[in-house]
Amino acid sequence: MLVARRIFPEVLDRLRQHVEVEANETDDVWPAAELARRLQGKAGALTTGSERITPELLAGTPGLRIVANMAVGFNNFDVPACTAHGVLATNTPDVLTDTTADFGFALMMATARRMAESEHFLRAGHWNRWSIDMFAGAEVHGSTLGILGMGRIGQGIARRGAHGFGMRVIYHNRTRLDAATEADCHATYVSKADLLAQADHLVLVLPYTADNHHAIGAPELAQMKPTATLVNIARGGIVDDAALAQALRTGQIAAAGLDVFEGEPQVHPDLLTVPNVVLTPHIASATLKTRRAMANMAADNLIAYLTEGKAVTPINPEVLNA
Ligand code: 8YV
Repeated sequence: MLVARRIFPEVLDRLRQHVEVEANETDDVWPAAELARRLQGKAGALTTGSERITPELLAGTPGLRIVANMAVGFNNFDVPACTAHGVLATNTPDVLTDTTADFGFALMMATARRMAESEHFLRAGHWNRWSIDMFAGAEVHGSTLGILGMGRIGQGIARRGAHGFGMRVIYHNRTRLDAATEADCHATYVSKADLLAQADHLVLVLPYTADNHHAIGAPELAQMKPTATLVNIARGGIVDDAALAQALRTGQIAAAGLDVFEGEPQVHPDLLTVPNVVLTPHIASATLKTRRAMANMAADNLIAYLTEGKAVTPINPEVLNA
């Protein structure tokens, strides 16, 4: 099997105890043609969000039986094509939920309270006196937290806001949660239009799909409060980054916190020059404990499938029964 990116040595060792492994031991992403070439004769692959499993790649890798993504999101996989080729796809749910919810909440707070902007000001030597409204930000406690995409991570953020900060939580999702989960999260289901209009802080935690492309673009930004903050910890492409930079520059919304970007690791140049945005390099799940758990879960799937035909967290379980 093939490990497409540097992972933890102990996880590589564990894989090697069960299957023959060729590994990329660097952080460099293999171009599509090289990935396809290295997958020749391989039955499995451990991927990250950077490697794309496309119909073209699958057509040229007939021996491939499993692709195990070291991520909960799997928009880098063409899942119907995997299923059509009899390739099992797996991801890493649950193990990163709370770590990622912690980060989403932290980014929301940093954005609302202007932590990055004020730190840059201080480091630049501009702080020479106190002033009454210097870096006055938006209230977090008691405000309205809006969540778009109410899966496990969205629910974790809702609980933090409702239970820890006394926030009013509203959400919009493809499907409404059951009453018990809504009650546990203290969350009220609203339309997307109401979510945009009412949220003081809007956090995006929805999966990227073709339908969700630019779910937040110029028309949606225009419906938000001028005092609102927007946080994207979901995927690049859900927000129209050019439109967001414009909305931040003109004060259509107050601030944004972004951990994911269209075309990352490239960042839209306009976002780099607006002050009221906190930018982080896709690190919401980045604690060593969680990244180890993610790598181990991807390895668990590979070992279970390649040695016993079983899987821990299949995305397309129909392949198991085919
Ligand atoms: C990963 C993520 O760090 O799990 C996801 O969906 O976005 C992150 O936790 C990234 O995708 C690398 O695989």
